[in-house]
Amino acid sequence: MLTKINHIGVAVTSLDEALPFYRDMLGMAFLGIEEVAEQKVKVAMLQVGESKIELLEPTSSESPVTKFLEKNGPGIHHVAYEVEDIEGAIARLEGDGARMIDRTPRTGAHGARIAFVHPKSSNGVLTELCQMAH
Ligand code: CMX
Repeated sequence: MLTKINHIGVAVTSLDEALPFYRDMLGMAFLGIEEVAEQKVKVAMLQVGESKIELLEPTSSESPVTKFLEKNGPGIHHVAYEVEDIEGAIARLEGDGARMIDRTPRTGAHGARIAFVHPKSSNGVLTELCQMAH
């Protein structure tokens, strides 16, 4: 069902403050910044091997990432796995009893179709499925 880890999401209070560590000190390839209005976040993508690091800065006090930062401070927010058939993956997980936050896919960064599994169903790790736009 899963083909690879697409990205690891890291919650940050400021992209400007966090980027130099990943881009300049670790030397990851910086792919750009994009606002995902539907999710109330601004994301910076950095490539490492065939996976990415996604820095997430909230754009509103109502963003889910604001809530996360208030509770935990900056840190790992989610792991995103790539799938080829997101509807099939959602159906299979729900069939196995997982609690989906998104029962139908939403639009994420780079036009990918995404769906989150609730952290209560995934051992405390917010888990994202993503099907890339071709
Ligand atoms: N990792 C682990 N646990 C988390 C979590 C996270 N990232 N975010 C929240 N939780 C926990 C909370 O601590 C809380 O636990 P307790 O009940 O023990 O206190 C529980 O999950 C519920 O949290 P909540 O924020 O009150 O619940 P909601 O149902 O309102 O929100 C969630 C759930 C996690 C889906 C939402 O907050 C969220 O983060 N959505 C994803 C947003 C996002 O990352 N968008 C970017 C996508 C960009 C892309 O990849 O393309």
